[in-house]
Amino acid sequence: MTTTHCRLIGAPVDSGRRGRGCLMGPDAMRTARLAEALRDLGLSVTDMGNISPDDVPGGDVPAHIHAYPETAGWTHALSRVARAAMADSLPIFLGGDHSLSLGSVHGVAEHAASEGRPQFVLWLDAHSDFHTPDTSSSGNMHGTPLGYLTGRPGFPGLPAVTNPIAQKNICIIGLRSVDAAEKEALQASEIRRHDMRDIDENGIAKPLEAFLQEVSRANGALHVSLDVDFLDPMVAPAVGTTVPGGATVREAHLVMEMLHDSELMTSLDLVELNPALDERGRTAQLMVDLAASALGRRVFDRPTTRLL
Ligand code: HAR
Ligand code: MN
Ligand code: MN
Ligand code: MN
Repeated sequence: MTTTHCRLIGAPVDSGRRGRGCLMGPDAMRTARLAEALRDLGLSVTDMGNISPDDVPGGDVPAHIHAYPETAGWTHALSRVARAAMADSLPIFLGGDHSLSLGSVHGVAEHAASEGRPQFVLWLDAHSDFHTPDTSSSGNMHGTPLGYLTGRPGFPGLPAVTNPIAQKNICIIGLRSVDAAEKEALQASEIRRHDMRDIDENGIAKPLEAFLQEVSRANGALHVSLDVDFLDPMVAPAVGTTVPGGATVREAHLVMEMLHDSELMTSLDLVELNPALDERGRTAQLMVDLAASALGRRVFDRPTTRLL
């Protein structure tokens, strides 16, 4: 088997919401020894450092949208870097707020299309992030990536979405805060969605396994976007948008372990970490440990848990 080559791509995006601090996320994950943890698993790791946004004009969006030109600049830069990194690696995007995924997923989807493979997205989040600038009441672009990536209109000045992610190829797990306008649009969509009640009643493994089987059957590429607020704020306090009742440490690790067993994950975002809100670095450490699980860290090898 060939060694996986991981590229760590720091993207200190802080324009997708009004609060500040996510720009410190990449360095907090470096400080928590992300590269070393992955090398300990036998992976080859290149830390690309931090990238910068392009200088672009943005576009004509409603006046309450915060810092749109800057987010547009990040989206152009991230899409280009993501597409290039897919040629020879499994990129791990270190955020930065969740508007980072406007660009990371845009770029990986272009790469998948160039290979004739369908792109799938696993969105681990308390929120559905399915707004457009026109439906967002907060004006915060971190609430919009799934709207953009599925080809909803209203994102002028961002790269054209020539390869929209098919709704049925998206699975959101962890939902517990969805705005009315998003709820209506989600219910009219084919996006797979599992709220926390669903996880309480059925566990987290079954819906994930069903989704992974779809990815496998389609020979799809799988992007995983892990928002800190997927986790319960008791275990992951370093996020601006805490919502009680999130995933436990073990539920999150199980998702990551199953992803590794599936061998399907082709790219990963670690987003919304705000080190200014952390407690002695423990959220940064948890994000690093979850990434390590997704890339093969185990207590014991357990071949019978292979699901696919
Ligand atoms: N739906 C709310 C809004 O649009 C909250 C969005 C929060 N998004 C993130 N990422 N923190 O999930 O403002
Ligand atoms: Mn490829
Ligand atoms: Mn999010
Ligand atoms: Mn969220």
